[in-house]
Amino acid sequence: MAVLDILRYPDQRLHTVARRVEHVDDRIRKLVSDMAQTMYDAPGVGLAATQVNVHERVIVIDVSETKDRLQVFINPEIVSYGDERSVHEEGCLSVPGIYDEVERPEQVTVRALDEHGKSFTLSADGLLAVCIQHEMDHLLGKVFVQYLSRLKQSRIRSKMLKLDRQTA
Ligand code: GNR
Ligand code: NI
Repeated sequence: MAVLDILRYPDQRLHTVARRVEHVDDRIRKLVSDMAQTMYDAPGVGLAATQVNVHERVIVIDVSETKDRLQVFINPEIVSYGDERSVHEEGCLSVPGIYDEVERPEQVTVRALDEHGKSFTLSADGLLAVCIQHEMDHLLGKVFVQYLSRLKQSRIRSKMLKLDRQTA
């Protein structure tokens, strides 16, 4: 297991579109294990492979209080969205220190493969639904700040670049 480096906004590599996983093999299981360790170490409630510069459709999520309920989504696809929308405050390990409100469908049904290559379907609401959508956006090269106004995006970009200069 290894803690991987997380790409930081505005790194252009965060805008790469991830490919499907063809075979759920030991290479993918090692990636899942390293991503889980990286997520728990951060700490965060989710991580998309895009954030560790691996452009394949792999997500890990753990929204449990006890941090012992790892959920793995390989090649996730949204089957359906609920009709209701809700606003949640979001944050992102790739945009540290920035939190803002994003409106999304409150409920989603997702189909994916687990780490053994077995297909499953899951309906989610609340934080899990937010997290699934936030991570699936990463796989499409989208970061949550792209839902905010252009003025906010530009301020966040400057703040992140300044932070990078201070820690370089
Ligand atoms: O740790 C995280 N918390 C979070 C809070 C509200 C909405 C989404 C998230 S995901 C984030 C981890 C992360 O950046 N995943 O891509
Ligand atoms: Ni994120």
